[in-house]
Amino acid sequence: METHQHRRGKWLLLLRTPLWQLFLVLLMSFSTHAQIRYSIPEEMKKGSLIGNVAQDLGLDLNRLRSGRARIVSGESNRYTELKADKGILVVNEKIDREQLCGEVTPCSFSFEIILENPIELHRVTVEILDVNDHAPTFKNKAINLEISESATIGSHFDLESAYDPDAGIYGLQHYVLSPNDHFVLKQHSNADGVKFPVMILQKSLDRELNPHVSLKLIAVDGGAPQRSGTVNIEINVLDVNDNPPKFSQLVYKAVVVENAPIGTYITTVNASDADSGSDGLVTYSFSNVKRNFAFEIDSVSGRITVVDNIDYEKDKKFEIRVIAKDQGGLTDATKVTIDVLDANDNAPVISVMSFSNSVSEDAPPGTTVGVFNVKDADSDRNGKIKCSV
Ligand SMILES: [Ca+2]
Ligand SMILES: [Ca+2]
Ligand SMILES: [Ca+2]
Ligand SMILES: [Ca+2]
Repeated sequence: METHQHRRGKWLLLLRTPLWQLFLVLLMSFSTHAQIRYSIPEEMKKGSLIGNVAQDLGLDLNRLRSGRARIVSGESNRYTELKADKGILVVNEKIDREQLCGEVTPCSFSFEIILENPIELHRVTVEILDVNDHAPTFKNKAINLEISESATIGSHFDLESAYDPDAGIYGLQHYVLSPNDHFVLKQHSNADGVKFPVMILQKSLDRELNPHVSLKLIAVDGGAPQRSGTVNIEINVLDVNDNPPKFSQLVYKAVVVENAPIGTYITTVNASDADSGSDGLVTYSFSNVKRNFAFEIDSVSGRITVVDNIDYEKDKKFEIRVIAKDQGGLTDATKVTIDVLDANDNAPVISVMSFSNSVSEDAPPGTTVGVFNVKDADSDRNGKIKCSV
């Protein structure tokens, strides 16, 4: 179109010069007019035959020579050369259809062949047929996407379109997505015919299972053989807090000797969380404890230690509920049971319950003279009492 306007502009310019006006008037009056049309594929080498002009115009080689046959006019006459000695038209410069016509089809250019004595003017139109000499290409090497693992089924992701400068069937036809579990591809077309791909989520992403998904988007044209271009799609799956912490054991069991010194190690609880960052960062705490509780838990490591005196005689067993919590607020709970072992920390205590002040001399053996109560706060072996006089 641009070429055409440009050429017309030039003609108008020429027409304003009186000499050319005269020349054209003369041409109109005396010339015989013929029109010939050739079709050749683009990208032919210099010297390739376009057509036998002499034959097609019904002129012999002598007439071409005597008439000093040559090409006149036309922006595109640099593309062709008239071999007057052979009566043929050949390619003078390789013709790139895409450069010459872009998206305009059909693609052609015209010029005139002039002969003198008498003057003859013949119009030649050369149509340039498309060759599938371009593959569809993507502008970028990779398409980087960040998609949350919570993205809902049916979510759309618009992708970059590819470009193939060839015309018609040799241009971009459709897109293909490499086989995968999560996405299907849909193709949309703009009013101007540009096709662009849209990826649709059909199965949920799971960052914990696949934090990264790599796909390939392929654009193909309709040539035979088909040409194609590929771009990598790199999907970074963004985390959401969809996993609560999970303790490694339902119950943790430990044993402690009473009067164990402060700082004595009891056990370590552990909960894992599959999420990343703060969503997977777990802290520990006791769920409900009395004041002056004998144990303490490290909120980061889950290590439980003794922080106060333990008296078997007061508590023989502790049952603690431990909570693990991620920074998103999801929790798990476990139980820690601590059996207290008795230590022999109590001496027996003797108390006199009743005692006879006097015993008669004829009292038989076996007569009770006093009742004592002996107590030991310890248990089992430590609480076993042996009395002797
Ligand atoms: Ca082409
Ligand atoms: Ca193509
Ligand atoms: Ca979590
Ligand atoms: Ca997650």
